[in-house]
Amino acid sequence: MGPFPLTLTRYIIQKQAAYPGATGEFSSLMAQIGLVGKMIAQDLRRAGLISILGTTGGTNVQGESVKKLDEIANETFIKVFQYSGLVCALASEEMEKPVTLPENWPHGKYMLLFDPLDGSSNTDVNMPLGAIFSVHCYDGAARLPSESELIRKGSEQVAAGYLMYGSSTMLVFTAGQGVHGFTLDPGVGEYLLSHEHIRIPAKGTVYAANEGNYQMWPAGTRRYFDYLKARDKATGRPYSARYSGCLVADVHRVLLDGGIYLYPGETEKPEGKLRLLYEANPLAMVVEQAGGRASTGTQDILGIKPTALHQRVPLLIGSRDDVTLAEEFIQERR
Ligand code: AFP
Repeated sequence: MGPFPLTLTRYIIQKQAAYPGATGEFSSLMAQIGLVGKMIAQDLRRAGLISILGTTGGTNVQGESVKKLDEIANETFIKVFQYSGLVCALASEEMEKPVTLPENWPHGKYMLLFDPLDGSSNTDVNMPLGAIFSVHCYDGAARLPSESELIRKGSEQVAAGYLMYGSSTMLVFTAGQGVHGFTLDPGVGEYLLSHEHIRIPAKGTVYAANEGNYQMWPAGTRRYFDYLKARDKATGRPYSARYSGCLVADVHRVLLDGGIYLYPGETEKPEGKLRLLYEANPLAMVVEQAGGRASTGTQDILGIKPTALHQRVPLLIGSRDDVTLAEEFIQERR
């Protein structure tokens, strides 16, 4: 018999033993996120049957309304964390206002911000999807957190990560000591350590962006894309374009193989599309922990002082040298 595979729970418990005063709450939190992943992966496996069973957002053969998968994913997160004793507030892309969980009070010390189903338009075409999560600690002893207390800098996150629903279901996270990836073994229903201490190459040869927006970008951004496509053997150009329409999947590829993902600001929409608190911040923490960088083009993502829960931000994320070079073009320094 070969070595016993390391499960998610066992891995975190082993690591936590190194920290005096650790209570086991973090391993429970990650186990619950893993459970969300198993439940949503199961729903997604049946998504291709929806044309038989009823369109999401429409009605099924019994005349019942079928909920959209983003709503189902959002509800799954909420249900899993209700009465968990772990989380006192939740905020998500699908909810205008945060939800507090008084049933977990005063023990739930974490606040969880998430995008429950990233790349949802991929559902209908059997392409990868994901979920992104950001974890903060709440230390207000006397009461549940208010909305403004959830709006924190990315550098204050205590953990972050994503679930990816691709050919396998994966959970990738960091708690500030490197980035680790676990792959769900569907046979036993456990996440097994498959990628310990992921390190992103300092430079890659792949870029991911919706280049259909090219005409909407400022001149510096357009020149950067022209640069990526020019031929130059020494710098590995032209880069290969790989874009799935799912941020998690595109960043996952870049995390493992190197390169850059960009959703830049547009001339008439300088704030870009992606959300700071539950998309850019958690992915920035993961990528920085793996040795990469995340920037708006002019500022590090993790240093931004946010002002609103659903704030948008331009995003350049990936290999350190690629992000730094993209910044030089965007800032018209090159
Ligand atoms: P949804 O989660 O609303 O489907 O948006 C997907 C996404 O936020 C991100 O996953 C993609 O990288 C990006 O938007 C795709 O946007 P474009 O369709 O404009 O390329």
